[in-house]
Amino acid sequence: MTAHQHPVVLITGATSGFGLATAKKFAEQGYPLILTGRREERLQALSSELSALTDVHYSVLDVRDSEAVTAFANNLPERFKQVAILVNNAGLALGAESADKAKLSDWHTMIDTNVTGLVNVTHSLLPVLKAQQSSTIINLASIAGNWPYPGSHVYGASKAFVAQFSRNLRSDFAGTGVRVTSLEPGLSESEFSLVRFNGDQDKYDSIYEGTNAIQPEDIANIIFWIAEQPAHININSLEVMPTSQAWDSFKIVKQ
Ligand code: NDP
Ligand code: 8X3
Repeated sequence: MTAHQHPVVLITGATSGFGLATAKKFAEQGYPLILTGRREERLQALSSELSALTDVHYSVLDVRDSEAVTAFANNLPERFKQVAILVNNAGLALGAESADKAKLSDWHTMIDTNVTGLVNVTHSLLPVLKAQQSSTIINLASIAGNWPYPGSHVYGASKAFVAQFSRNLRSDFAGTGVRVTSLEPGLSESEFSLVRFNGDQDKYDSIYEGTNAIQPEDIANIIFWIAEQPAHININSLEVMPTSQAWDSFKIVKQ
């Protein structure tokens, strides 16, 4: 099935959570999709499911590998070359212990994925995004980039990078067709917390129990809404929490 009237959407991390739900949302509306992630079986299954709705191309891609990202961007099939919506979603948190108990290798993995990976993908796609009459970059930042909390250390800092990088791109592209959004969700139910807590299902259950957390479909709807804004509107940043989540008082440690 073809959907020539819609711009091409590239989603990183489409094998799970927000990325997967976003792929389904855009597919239902007939947008041609490029789906990436590291888990090939999931990409294959999702692509064959969504091919009933739209044109789909998938590519196994680790965003940390800058050479692979460049090769991927330079070798997109003709039908998918004109990427106009980039959803920079691939990312992860590892651990939530205090900084002194964190593994340095986990810190490196978060920086390599959330910062370097996002930068790799963005840089490789900028020429084609700039060549479009109108294009949109939606970067998955987080409330963790806006607000500190114990155990957030490098994860939150990596998301603060994403938010500031988004604003800086906005500055470079003001008045051009390139729009940039930093999307900053709070507590959201996905494999994110299984990854963060090394597959600990009990921990996962206890985090989300009774919270009515944001669901991946909620984020997919918001991403779609951002992309569908008229070309003269740029959603700079959007922080979203479930209604069960809010700020609390500052910690004061008495001696
Ligand atoms: P999931 O764990 O469900 O999905 C993460 C996705 O990222 C997977 O598809 C995974 O695919 C992909 N990914 C991870 N590492 C890499 C890599 N090196 N190269 C390519 N793809 C990679 O989490 P969410 O959907 O919840 O998270 C999506 C984004 O939203 C992340 O950036 C996260 O930080 C952010 N976020 C999440 C929140 C939450 O509470 N869930 C809240 C705020 C922001 P694969 O393993 O197949 O490579
Ligand atoms: C994920 C949100 O609050 O778990 O980015 O860090 S939080």
